[in-house]
This record gives sequence, C-alpha cells and structure tokens, in this order.
Amino acid sequence: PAVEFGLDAPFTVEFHDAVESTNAVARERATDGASDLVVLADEQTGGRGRLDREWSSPSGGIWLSIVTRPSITPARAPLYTLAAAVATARTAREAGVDARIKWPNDVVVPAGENGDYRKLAGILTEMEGETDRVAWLTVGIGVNANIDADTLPAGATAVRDEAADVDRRRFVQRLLEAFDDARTDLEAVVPAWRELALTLGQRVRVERPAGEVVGEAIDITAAGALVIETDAGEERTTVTVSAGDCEH
Ligand code: BTX
Repeated sequence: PAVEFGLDAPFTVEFHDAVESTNAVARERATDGASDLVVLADEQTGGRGRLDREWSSPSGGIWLSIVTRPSITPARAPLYTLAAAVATARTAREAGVDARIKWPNDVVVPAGENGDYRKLAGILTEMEGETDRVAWLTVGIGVNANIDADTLPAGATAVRDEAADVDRRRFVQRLLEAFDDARTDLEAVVPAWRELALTLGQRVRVERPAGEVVGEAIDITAAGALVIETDAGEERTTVTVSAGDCEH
C-alpha cells in the first residue's frame, strides 16, 4: 500500500510491516516497469547483503529499496551506490551520529584511531540492462536505527547507541531527499564521498575476483573505483579496483 510521505522528492513509498527482503520486492516491481518507487519495511525476515550474506533486519530499523530507471551506462552504476552512501551518511550525521563511509558500500562510525569502525548501515545495488544502458537499478539501504546494537551481529552499531532514537518517517524523508539530490548531480557525488570517507589514507586489503590487493587507499576515481598504492616490489604501483570486499 502506498503511503503519503510529504516528500520533497519524486518517490512513491510502499510500506510493509514485514517482508523477506525489500530488494526482492523491488526487483519484482522493477521488472513490472516501476520507477521512483520505494519499498519500505519495518522488518525483513530474509534481509540480504552482498554475496548473499545475511543482513540482520529486526523491527525498529530502516530497511528500504529504491527502484530507479536511470539513463546511464552500467559502468556508472557504482556512482549510485556512492550516492546512497553519501545520502545515508549525511542523514545519520543530521541525527547526531559521526557517520563516515567505508568503500564502497558501508556507512560506519569510527571506533578508535586505527581506521577501526562499527557498521551502521549497508547498501546493496542491483541492476539489469544491456552493455550500453541500464534498464533498471535498485538501491537497497539498511540503517540500524532504533535497535539495540548488542542484538545485531558483532561489529554493528545503531543510531540508538550512537545518538538517540529517531523519527523513522522523518529519517526516511531526509534520506530520500538527500539521495534524490545526489543522483541528480552525480558529478558532485565523488567529491562529497571523499569528504566523508574513512577508507582514504588507510591500509586496505581488497578481495576481488582477479585476486587480492593490499596497500594504501589513496583516492577514488570519477567512476567510484578505489585507487590503491600497492607495496609489492620496489616501485610503487597503483591498482584501481572497481568492485570488491574491502578491509581496513
Ligand atoms: P555486506 O555483504 O557488505 O555486509 C553483510 C555483513 O554485515 C554480514 O555478513 C554481517 O557480518 C554484517 N551484518 C549483518 N547484518 C548487519 C546489520 N544489521 N548491521 C551491521 N552489520 C550487519 C551490506 O552487505 C549491504 C546490506 C544491505 C541491506 C539492505 S536492507 C534493505 C535491502 N533489502 C535487503 O535484503 N538488503 C538491502
């Protein structure tokens, strides 16, 4: 059922008390032709992260997926993930949380001096399309909002623990408005991302299909790929990684 959100952004919001995964519902809506639709749930019974990992999604969190049909090539799709990370971090910061971004898809809160962190939110982008054009793209965003972090997997934190409980309707409004701003000015996403990044300057290890890369994360490219200065060999070499699992 669609709900009235009074949004300053062109999204229709479909709310569910509980679904298996808002990304799965969003995929169905996308293949049925929907656009600028947001599937929102209070609870997910089978929330998913990347590589089919479980995403713990109890009642009290913000679990949503945005269905879009952007006129972009698949190569620019990672910018949508970064746009969602920027929007989520900004909204969490407004709620009083020291939210930062860990490349490519985690919104985290720094814990200690060594680039350590706790995970506040995660983003999962899925898409379908041809090599030259995206048909549809869904951005799933999960924010640990009004939840006790100690009921979540180790290494997680929540807005409740970092600041205080939020009005979730208001949080979703601000998040969708911030995401709409970011996607309508994709060129501004990378500079905004750099400002919020926790990853840059850190020693990282990135697992990707072509093998592991270890070194210092020094920048991201205009397409959102991570630039790593590797320590292999005598000479410094940089490797650019467009997707992978990053640890620091
Ligand atoms: P990821 O693969 O980067 O992270 C998944 C890992 O994060 C898990 O293996 C676990 O260690 C940890 N984890 C699981 N649940 C939580 C949690 N609530 N808070 C912090 N850490 C956790 C990240 O994947 C992408 C997650 C996207 C989730 C959204 S929610 C709305 C939409 N629907 C859906 O099924 N997924 C997306």
